[in-house]
Amino acid sequence: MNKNASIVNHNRQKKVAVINDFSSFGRCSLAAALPIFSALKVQCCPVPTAVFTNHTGFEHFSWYDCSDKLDNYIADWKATGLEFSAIASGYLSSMLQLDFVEQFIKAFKKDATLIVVDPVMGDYGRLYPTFKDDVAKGLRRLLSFADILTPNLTEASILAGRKYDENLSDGELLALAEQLCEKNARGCVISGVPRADHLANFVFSKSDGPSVVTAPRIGRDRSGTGDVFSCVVTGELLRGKNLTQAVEKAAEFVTATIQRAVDMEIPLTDGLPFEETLSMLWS
Ligand code: PXL
Repeated sequence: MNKNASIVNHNRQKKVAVINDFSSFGRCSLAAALPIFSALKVQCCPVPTAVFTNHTGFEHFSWYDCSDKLDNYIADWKATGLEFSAIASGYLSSMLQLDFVEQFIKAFKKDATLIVVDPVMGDYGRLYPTFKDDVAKGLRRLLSFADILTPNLTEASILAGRKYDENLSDGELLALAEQLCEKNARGCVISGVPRADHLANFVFSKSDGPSVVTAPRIGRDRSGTGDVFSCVVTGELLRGKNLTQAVEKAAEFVTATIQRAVDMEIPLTDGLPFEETLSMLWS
């Protein structure tokens, strides 16, 4: 018997390789991806780019950079015969990590592999504290590889080289999304765009055109929300939903989980209490 058979021929359950950091506290990046994909019945195979004590939204944090160890994932997983239905990238903090994402995609992408790039960089028009300008600019290279992009408005503006403006009309958001999709992507979701009394998730798909999925604005923004959102969108796409349907599910899940966070008086830094709501993703 082929001793690798159970790994190689596991066609019934989809696998997603998630290239992101592991923040041990704060319920973001891989610590969010693992439970979210599991609840969506997709096997999450984490590739940790760095290990943080907690995310950088806290006053105190430190991290171990895994950049120079990442090549082992390509070598060992190729030798093992692993294949992925999707590859998703998130927080990347060095040029080496960016190069690695490109190499990983080149090594594992097949015709049907879905490539989702969440260009995690910042919020409110500003980069996260550890984020360097060269990496922010370098992230533009991934536009040539992505099928689907899930930036927030800050990230979309930086990628497009445009000024951050919270008051963009739907027409201006469409132009921004189209610009981001010029290189390769089939679709883009600009998430959490603030509107007078709600948030808009602006969806653009080359096949279906634009749509807007709205969500109520509940309290102030919470760390990790974008990571959870991007994972649900990816998992729902793998389940055969179209981009608008996937965003509707993600918005519904995030809204319910934020409401739970408010009810439970969870601090804004501590991420979304998805332990309470994961069952919403089972069906
Ligand atoms: O949630 C995005 C994110 C991911 N990883 C790290 C972060 C942040 C946002 O602050 O600091 C390490």
